[in-house]
Amino acid sequence: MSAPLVAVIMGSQSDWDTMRHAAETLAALAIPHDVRIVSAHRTPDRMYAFAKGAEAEGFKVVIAGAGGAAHLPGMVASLTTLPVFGVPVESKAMSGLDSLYSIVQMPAGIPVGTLAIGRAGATNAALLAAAVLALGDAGLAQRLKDFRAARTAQVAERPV
Ligand code: RP5
Repeated sequence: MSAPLVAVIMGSQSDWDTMRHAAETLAALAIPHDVRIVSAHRTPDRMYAFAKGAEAEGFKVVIAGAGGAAHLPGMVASLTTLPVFGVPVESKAMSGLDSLYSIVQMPAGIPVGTLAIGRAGATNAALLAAAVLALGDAGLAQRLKDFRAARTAQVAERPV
């Protein structure tokens, strides 16, 4: 098994139902990845250790999902220069708008590439990670093209 290139982290076990779509998409593209629960407020020491050590661990991209007061992606981005993609997890109180705003509105200087709320965001975070990694990996670039072509082929001319 190759060393993981993408870290998929989330604030809670309850985020897994959303974030598994990132992991499944990475797996479909044969991108080695690791999945961890890292909470900015419940396990701050774990978050700090993860973010400070992510580059040395060999990760190239971090995908971070969180809901509500979703400070995890921004906090991680403040501790590493690896690209961080944030996935707003749909919350009960505000349907994920709180998550979206708290991830997307980073002050200038510490970027978090913010995706859509929920499953679409998790899937697209993985595809963006793939696109970044494909810049230096011809095999992955081809797999990504094949992935797109397969989805194109699934679209019927007319509805049934
Ligand atoms: C955040 O609070 C997590 O990212 C999760 O989306 C939300 C709720 O967490 P649980 O109370 O379900 O653990 O930290």
